[in-house]
Amino acid sequence: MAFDIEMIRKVYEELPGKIEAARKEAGRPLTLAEKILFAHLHTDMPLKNFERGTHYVDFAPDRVAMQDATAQMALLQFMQAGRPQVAVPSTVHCDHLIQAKTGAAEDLVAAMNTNKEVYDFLASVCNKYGLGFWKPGAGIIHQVVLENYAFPGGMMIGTDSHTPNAGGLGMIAIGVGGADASDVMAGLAWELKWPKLIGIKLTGKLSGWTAPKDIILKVAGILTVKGGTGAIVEYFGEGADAISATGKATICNMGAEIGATCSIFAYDEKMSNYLKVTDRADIADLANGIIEHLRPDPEVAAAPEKYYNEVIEINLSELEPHINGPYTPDLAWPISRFAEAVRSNNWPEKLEVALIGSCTNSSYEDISRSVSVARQAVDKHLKVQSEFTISPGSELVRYTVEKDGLLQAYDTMGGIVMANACGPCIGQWARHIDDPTRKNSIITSFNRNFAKRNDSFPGTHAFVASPEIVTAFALAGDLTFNPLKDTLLNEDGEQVMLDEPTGFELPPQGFSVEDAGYQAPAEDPSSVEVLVSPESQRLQLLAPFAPWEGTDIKGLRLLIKVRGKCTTDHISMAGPWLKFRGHLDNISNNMLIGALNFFNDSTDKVKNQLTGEYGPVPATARAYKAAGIGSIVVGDENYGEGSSREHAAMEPRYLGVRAILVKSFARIHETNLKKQGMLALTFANKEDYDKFLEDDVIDIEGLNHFEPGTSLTVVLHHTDGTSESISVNHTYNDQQIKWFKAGAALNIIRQNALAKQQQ
Ligand code: MIC
Ligand code: SF4
Repeated sequence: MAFDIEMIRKVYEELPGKIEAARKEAGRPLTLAEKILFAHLHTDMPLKNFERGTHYVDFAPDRVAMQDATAQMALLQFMQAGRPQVAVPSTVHCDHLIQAKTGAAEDLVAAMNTNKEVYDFLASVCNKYGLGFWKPGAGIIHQVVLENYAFPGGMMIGTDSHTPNAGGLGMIAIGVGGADASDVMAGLAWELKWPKLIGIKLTGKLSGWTAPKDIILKVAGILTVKGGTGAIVEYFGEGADAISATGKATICNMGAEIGATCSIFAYDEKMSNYLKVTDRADIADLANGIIEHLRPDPEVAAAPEKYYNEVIEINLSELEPHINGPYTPDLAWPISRFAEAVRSNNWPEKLEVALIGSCTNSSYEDISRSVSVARQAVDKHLKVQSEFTISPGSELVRYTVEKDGLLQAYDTMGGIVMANACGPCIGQWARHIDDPTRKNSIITSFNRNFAKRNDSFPGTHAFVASPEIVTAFALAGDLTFNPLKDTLLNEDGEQVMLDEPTGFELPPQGFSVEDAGYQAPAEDPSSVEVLVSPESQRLQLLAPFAPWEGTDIKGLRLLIKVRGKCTTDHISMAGPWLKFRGHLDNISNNMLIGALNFFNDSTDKVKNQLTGEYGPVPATARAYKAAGIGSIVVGDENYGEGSSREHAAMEPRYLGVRAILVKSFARIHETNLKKQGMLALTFANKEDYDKFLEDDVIDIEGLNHFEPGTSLTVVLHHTDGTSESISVNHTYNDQQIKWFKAGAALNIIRQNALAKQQQ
C-alpha cells in the first residue's frame, strides 16, 4: 500500500554509479549528504556549482509529502499547472487541523465536522491527481512518513519545516513552501543552494535520564536558531550508530530549530531494524546490498575537519538532560543549572501544564520511556501536579502502545490521551487558565516555544525537553525540580526518588494496527470532481498576482519596522487561524499581527500614513492597497524563522507589500517570498536598519538592472524633506528574477500550461 518498492529499487540501482562518478569528478572522498545530493541531481552541472553556499543547483526529489494546513495552498497552486497526475509519488496527511479538547475520540469527530469541507477538498484532489491521502487520526505527517515512506539514500521535500525528520532513516528530507512542492509534483526541478556541511561527531553513549532529544537541545544551544542556515548537519561517530532510528529522527526533526536545511544519519543496523519492524524488510535488504554508499566514505570520519565546514564533537556519556527556553528553542540549560536559571530570571516556578507528543517526540521508544516514569507515580504513590496530556504520533504507535498496556499508565497517573495529531504543539487545544495575561510556565516534548505559539498567551513561558523529563516534571509540578538528585513528597508523606527511565527502542511484539488511516487514489481519476464553492470561508481559488510594472518602485509606505524576533508564527499566526489556510483573503487578516512595532513596542498597532492614525497591520495594509499605494516591511535577523507556511509570503504579496527588507532571512521563508514575486532584500550594512523612520516614503531603484549578484538601492524620503540612499543585497538567480518579473513563479507555469493547451 504505502511505499513504492519499484521506485526505491530504481534509486538503488542508479545510486552507486552516480556516487562513483561524483567522487571521481570531485577528486576526493564524499560525505553522506554529498552522495545523496549528487545522486539526485536533476541535470548535470559544472563542478563550480558545487561550491558550498554559492550556486543554486537543480534536484529531482523522489517524493513529496504535505500536511493539511499547507497542502491546501500547495494543491491550489498545483491545480493550475495543467498536469493530469502528479509526476512523483506524493501524499497528504491530515494532522494539523484537529483540536485537542477533551480526548481522542470526541476531538476527532469534532474535527471531521468542522473541517469537512477542507478534508473533502484534499481527498478529492488526491483522488484526482493520484496522491495518497492519510485521513484525520492517522497521525502526524513526519511520524507517518518515517513509518511508511522514508528510505535511506532517498530525497524528499515536504511542505512542513520538520520534514527533515526522515533523516533518521538516512534520507535527505527538506522542508519547503507549497509552491516548491507544486513544482516538483508538476515534474519540474527543485532548486536549492548547494549547502554547506556541518559535521557532528557523537562519541560515548547515552544513559540514564539523557535521551536523543538532549543531543539536539544541546546542539541548538551551540549553534543558535540561525547557526544551521544554508547547511546540512551530518551526524557520525560511534555514538551516532548506537541511537535508535526514531531517536535519530528526533534529532533530525529538531534541526529545523537551528535553521538547518536538513540533518542526516548514516544507514546502520538501527535503521535496518526499524525498516524491518515497519514491514519493509525488502528495503532493508536492498539497502544492505549498497551499504557503503549509504554511509560517508571512511576517510571522512577519520579526518572530518577536511570535509565539513564546521565540526562539533559531543560526548554522549557526559551529556546532561537539557531544558530549553523560554521563548526560543536555543536557550539551552543543562538540568543541573536549570533551577538556578528559573530562580534568577524570575520565571514562574509552578508548572501548570506538561505536554507530550509532536512530530519530534512521539515514537514507541519515547512513549515507553515516559511511561516508565509515569508508572512510578502508582508504585511510589505520587500524583500529577500539573495538567498532563499525551498526543501519540500515529495510529500505528497509538494502537501498539495501547495493546502493549502502556497507555493505561497515563490514565492511572492522571494524564489525558489526545488524538494522534499536532494538537497543542500548534495551539490547537483548550488551554485552561484563569487569567490569560498572567505569567505562567508549561513544559513540552515539542520543538518550538516561541511567544504565543502553544497557546495565544504572551505570558506563557514554554520550555522544551525530552518526554521522560516532561513526565517527571508533571509529577513534580515545579520547574526547580531535578529528577537526577531531588526527591518528591508522596501521598504518604514520604520523600521518594524517581528511578531512571527505561524503555524499548521498538515494540517487543512488533507493531500492529487495525486501520492505519490510508486512502489510495481513485482508480478512475476522470470521475473525480474537485469543487470549491465561491461562498466558502475556508477555500478560495487563487487569482494571479500582477506582473512587475517594468519600472523602479516608487512611493512605498513603511508598513511596519519589526523589532527583534519575527518568526512565521509572528507573521502568520497558527492556532485559530489555521482554519483559513486555504483562503488567502481571510487568512491575510492575521498578517504580522504578532510582530513588534519598533516605534511603539506594541503588536498589531502601526501608523497609517494616510490618516495619521494607528490601527491593525492588516487593516493598514488594506488601506494602502485600496489607495493604490505599495508598502514595505523592515525586519531584523533570521526573519521568517520557523514554519514553511507560504502564507507568510503570500499574505504580504496579496496585501500590496512589495519588499521585505531585513538583516537576514531564514531559508524557507526567503524562497517562499521569491516564489510569490516579492522582493526579499537584505541590508548591505545592517546599521541602515536604524535609518528607517516611521513616516518615511520609500523607493526601490535599480530594478531595470536587476541581476544576480548586483545590489539594488533603497531611497528613504524623510518627512523633514531630507532623503538618504542605502544599498541592499539579494540572492536572486536568473530564474528567480523571472519569477519577480512575471509576478510569481506560478504565473510562468500558468502561461506554459496555457500555451500547451493552445497548441
Ligand atoms: C509548525 O510546526 O510550525 C508547523 C505548523 O508544522 C509548520 C507548518 C504550517 O505552518 O502549517 C511548519 O513547521 O512548517
Ligand atoms: Fe505538527 Fe508541531 Fe510537528 Fe509542526 S512541529 S508538524 S505543528 S507536531
